Amino acid sequence: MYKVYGKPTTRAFRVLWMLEEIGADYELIPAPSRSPEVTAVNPSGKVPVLGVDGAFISDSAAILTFLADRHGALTHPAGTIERAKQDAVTHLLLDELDAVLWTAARHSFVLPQERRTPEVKDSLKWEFERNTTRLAERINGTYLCGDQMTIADIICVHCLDWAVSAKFPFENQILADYAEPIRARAAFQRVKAVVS
Ligand SMILES: N[C@@H](CCC(=O)N[C@@H](CS)C(=O)NCC(=O)O)C(=O)O
Repeated sequence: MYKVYGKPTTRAFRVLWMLEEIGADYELIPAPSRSPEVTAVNPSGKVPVLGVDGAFISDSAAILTFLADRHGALTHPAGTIERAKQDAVTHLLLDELDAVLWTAARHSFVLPQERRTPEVKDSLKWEFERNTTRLAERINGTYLCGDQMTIADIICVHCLDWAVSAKFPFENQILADYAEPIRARAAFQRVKAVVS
């Protein structure tokens, strides 16, 4: 039984989606970031955190990689060229989509008011549009990394949805067509039902 710390509206969504994909049992502890429940298991107070066998793993990408390797699902095997490419795409998504969205969030509501620079958001929106256009150019199939869905697709589609809720410009037909069948997956829909 896994424990997932974090509200489903945060990056904990990715972990819940993964757990639904692999059909693992889990308990959701929807504690807010920096709450005592979270700082007890992750000193930074950030979510998600995965509780497993008495240990606690932080960072959504690390958690997805762990679950993928452990359950042999949604990943190419470690040590293969396909896996190296999958890891590279995963890091690219974290650099070019996640980090841009997170910087905007920090300057909107995360940082102390006096440390926010809301004007940076215009530049971040431009950057996001450029990065998604570039990402679309590398899509030539159903998934980002070969003919099977991987954790990179979970992170990508989560970021695309995050962009919509953050009111980032995202009008790219290739990415819309790519994301649609992935969003239709039963595992995604089950988590979505919890969020809405
Ligand atoms: N790279 C980390 C980022 C974790 C993170 O920043 N989580 C946010 C919620 S989505 C949070 O807990 N923020 C609280 C804070 O920054 O103090 C991941 O992917 O899990």
